[in-house]
Amino acid sequence: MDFELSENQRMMRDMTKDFAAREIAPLAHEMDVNGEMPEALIAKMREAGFFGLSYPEEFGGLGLDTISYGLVVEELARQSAGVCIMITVHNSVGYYPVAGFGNDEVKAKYLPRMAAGKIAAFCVSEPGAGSDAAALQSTARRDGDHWILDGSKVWVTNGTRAQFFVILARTPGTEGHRGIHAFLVERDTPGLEVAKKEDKLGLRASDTVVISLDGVRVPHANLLGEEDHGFRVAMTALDGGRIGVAFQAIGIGRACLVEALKYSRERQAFGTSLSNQPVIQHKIADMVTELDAARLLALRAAWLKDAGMSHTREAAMAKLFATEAAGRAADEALQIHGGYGYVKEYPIERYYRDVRVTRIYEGTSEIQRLVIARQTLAGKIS
Ligand code: COS
Repeated sequence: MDFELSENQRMMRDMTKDFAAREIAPLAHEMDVNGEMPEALIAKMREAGFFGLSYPEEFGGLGLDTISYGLVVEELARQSAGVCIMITVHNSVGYYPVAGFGNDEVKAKYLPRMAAGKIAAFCVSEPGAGSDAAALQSTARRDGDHWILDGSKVWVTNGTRAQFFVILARTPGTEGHRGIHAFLVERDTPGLEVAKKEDKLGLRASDTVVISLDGVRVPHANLLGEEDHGFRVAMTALDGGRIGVAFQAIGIGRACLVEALKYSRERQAFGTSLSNQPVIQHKIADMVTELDAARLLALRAAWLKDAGMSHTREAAMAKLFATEAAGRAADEALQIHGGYGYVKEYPIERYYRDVRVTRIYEGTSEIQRLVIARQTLAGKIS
């Protein structure tokens, strides 16, 4: 048992902390207000290697282990959860299906471009299929050496800029998780269009879109995994993705804690600073304890993934606990700020909005509980 980070893990964390403080923090408020991320920032992130975090070195990436990746995600989220989600989707659910299930041709063709910063997106959800992912209705019909995709995908992070889309669709007439296939689709493929950009409560720096698929022709070579195994591809990707969301939530929670500490030291009430008052100290104690517990769960899930061991349940536990703890941290930090937490002059207001979706995307808290309970009932007890 060793709680020390390796030198490389510390270096990645510190490098990201410096980069995020220098390049992201000064823009975070403006990106939130405008609902846009400047291309110049994306170019700097490309240059610094953030689009290659998970991608193997042989394909031009940094080949980070999941613990290093999680520490990087936490530091990005601390400054801008919107910038963070662009990077995490690209390096997790946009990446795992290609690296884990693509054939050699697909990996050689796409991974170097993705690692260099051509952005990836993940399309599973549909208007009628969110938590019940196996209810998706988009269709994939085989046509010789190609497949023809039709349908609609929602909640597609990175959709306006993505060059590559991992898309789940099913053979017409099939039901449930059987008959679902996963594909890698290039943006320029005729019939793939961005139908709408969402106007969101939080994560406003990041773009979330609806994608329409109208007779999109995809080469058979771009099938990820075997035919009919697409649901498994998506679930495996989400197991990894959920670890990233846990670290993202911890980063937002830590930002809330930092602001709460700062404000409680400065603000005077009843003849002393808020930080001298037990009622505030109790809130701070709960925030820091829960965020620490969340980080330990997330590190364990990351460690299991790196060891090539089953991490479905542990990733769900980390996501569930971290996102709920970060939500509570944002709520308490806002409470400590009083009315000042409710206005845009202080960053707490943004963190409070940003953190909310972490309990929804890549599987709601209810779905995480379902995964944890099913695995435990099936006999997995730690
Ligand atoms: N890894 C690999 N395979 C998995 C898996 C995992 N984590 N979870 C399930 N599977 C496999 C199962 O083994 C089963 O395959 P077999 O029948 O061949 O054994 C198949 O997938 C179906 O599993 P299950 O019966 O558990 O599927 P359900 O339809 O009950 O759905 C949940 C399971 C609810 C967990 C799934 O739909 C889910 O994760 N929903 C949330 C989706 C989500 O996160 N959406 C957000 C997308 S990002 S906006």
